[in-house]
Order: sequence, then structure tokens, then C-alpha cells
Amino acid sequence: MDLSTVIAGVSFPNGLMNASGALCVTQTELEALGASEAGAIVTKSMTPEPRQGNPEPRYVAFEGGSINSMGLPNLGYPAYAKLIPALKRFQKPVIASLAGLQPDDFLAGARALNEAGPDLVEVNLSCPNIPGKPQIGYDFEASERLLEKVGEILTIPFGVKLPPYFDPIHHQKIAEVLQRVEIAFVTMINSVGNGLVVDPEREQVVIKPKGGFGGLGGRIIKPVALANVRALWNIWGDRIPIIGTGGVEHGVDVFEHFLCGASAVQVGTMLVEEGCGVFARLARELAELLERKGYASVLACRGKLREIP
Ligand code: RRO
Repeated sequence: MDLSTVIAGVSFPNGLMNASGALCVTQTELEALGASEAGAIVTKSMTPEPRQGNPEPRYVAFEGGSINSMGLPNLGYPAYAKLIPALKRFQKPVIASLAGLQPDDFLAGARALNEAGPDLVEVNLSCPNIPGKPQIGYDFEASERLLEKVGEILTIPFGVKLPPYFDPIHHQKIAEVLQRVEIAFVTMINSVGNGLVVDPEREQVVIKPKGGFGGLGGRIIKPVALANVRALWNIWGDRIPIIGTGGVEHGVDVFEHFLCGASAVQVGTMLVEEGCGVFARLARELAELLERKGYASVLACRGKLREIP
């Protein structure tokens, strides 16, 4: 079964990859993704300096998903800029996730990444876990200013990692911004920010940072993720590729993301829970499902979701 895809002119052996943040901080983790059946290697979102991140516990899986408040633990731009050229030996695209604590950080990161030469850059406008730093993607003007400036520097095609939106007017607004800055692709959604998971036995929150508030991922966010993918597909069709993220546990979840309009999917919670073997399993399950339904390739089902007349 042909599970290959193309994002912004870059060919992927298959459309399954890690979500930034999931098992992709260290050299060892990135190389494990390289050696796995993942169709790409996505780095952890990076900042100018190395960061330890927030205090632990900061990631907890629960029935239905996960909550995290990692706080951007990463090795810093220079370390990733050094690692990226060597990751090319795995013969699959390398996507660098670019973050920052202030706008100028993103520009410094863009310069460092031009030198390092990943295949694509994913600009993260949606980290929900830095105390005092709102998610940039919820401020449309700030997002546009930042992406314009990043675009003046980056010589590599770049996309954006968006937070979930919950109103059609917000989908319309962010789509207009992204068209104006000529974005090459969109990854959506980041975790559903500032959720709260409660342990009723201990009468306590389950993660330490921010009083227990953190980003939700996994099965429970799939309908939100699918809605966001579909909303942008309804606006753009196949003009700007979408990488769907949220709630991918089985091949059928990948299929649903593609039906809604995704050209690839990322796996976060399930990768953390299962390890890199998840990609081979998802590829097998997806291929079986497509075969049974008579599709010749995964891209053949992209956007084919039917509405009820
Ligand atoms: O590191 C994190 O806390 C984190 C980031 Br940068 C992000 O984009 N999304 C998320 O759920 N956690």
C-alpha cells in the first residue's frame, strides 16, 4: 500500500511521524525515530538556550489521553543545529520545531536553522505551558507579525503549529493570516491548553507545574483535532497541506484525519506510551484498512469526508 505523501514539495516515505515533544528531545531519541518506521523526524521545539523545563511530575497519561506541562525542555538552537545534518542519514525528512520565549528568539532560531538545513521548519505558535507566556496563535496580529519576520529570514519552507480553535471565525482569521504570509504547511492541533486532571483519591492535581493545569493530548482530543483539520481543509482544499495531530492511536484514526483533509499525521501521546514501534503498527493497520476499503493509496482518501445532505 502506498502510504507516501508530499508536504511543501518534500517527499515522505509515509505520512506518519512523531508530534514535536514526543520522544524527540535528545540525540538518542531523535536517532531512534530515524531508525523507526516513522516517515519523518520532528525535533522538540527549540529555544536559544538549553532548558530543563518545568518541575516534575509534568506528564501523566490517564484513561483517554495525557496531560503535560513540560515547559519546553530542549537542548537549545546550537545543539539541534549541530545534530540536524547527521539526522539526514536516515533518508527521511527532518522537521525542526522552532519556538522561543520572545519574538526575537524565533528570528535567531531561523538563522541557526538556515545553516543546519532541515527539510522543513515548523514554527510553534502554541505552547500552552510557559507561565506568563500566552499562546501566540490566539493573537492573530502577533502571529502575523512574527511569521512575516521569520519568513524574511528563513530560506527553508516553513509551516506553523497551531493551537485548537473553537469558533469558525477564528479558523477564518488564522487562515487569512497564513495565506498572507504564504505559509507552506500547517500542523494542527497542539495540545488542548490548560486542561485539569484530578486524582479524586488523593484529592490532588496530577502534575506539578501551574497548579496542575496543562495541555491535553490523546484520544479525548481527537474530535477537536479532526474539526480543526476539517475547518481549514474546507477553506483551503489541497492548496496548503495540513498535518493532522491529535488522538492517533490506531490506523483508523489516521484514516479519519486524512478523510478530514490531512496530508500526514503526527503521533504524540501514543508514541510516548508505546515507543517507536507505534509507527510500524499504525502503518500496518492503516494499510489493511485502506486495502479493505479499496483505496490504492492513503492520499486517495484525503478530504473525502462526506457531509449529510
Ligand atoms: O514543552 C511543552 O510544555 C509543550 C510544548 Br513546547 C507544546 O508546544 N505543547 C505542549 O503540549 N507542551
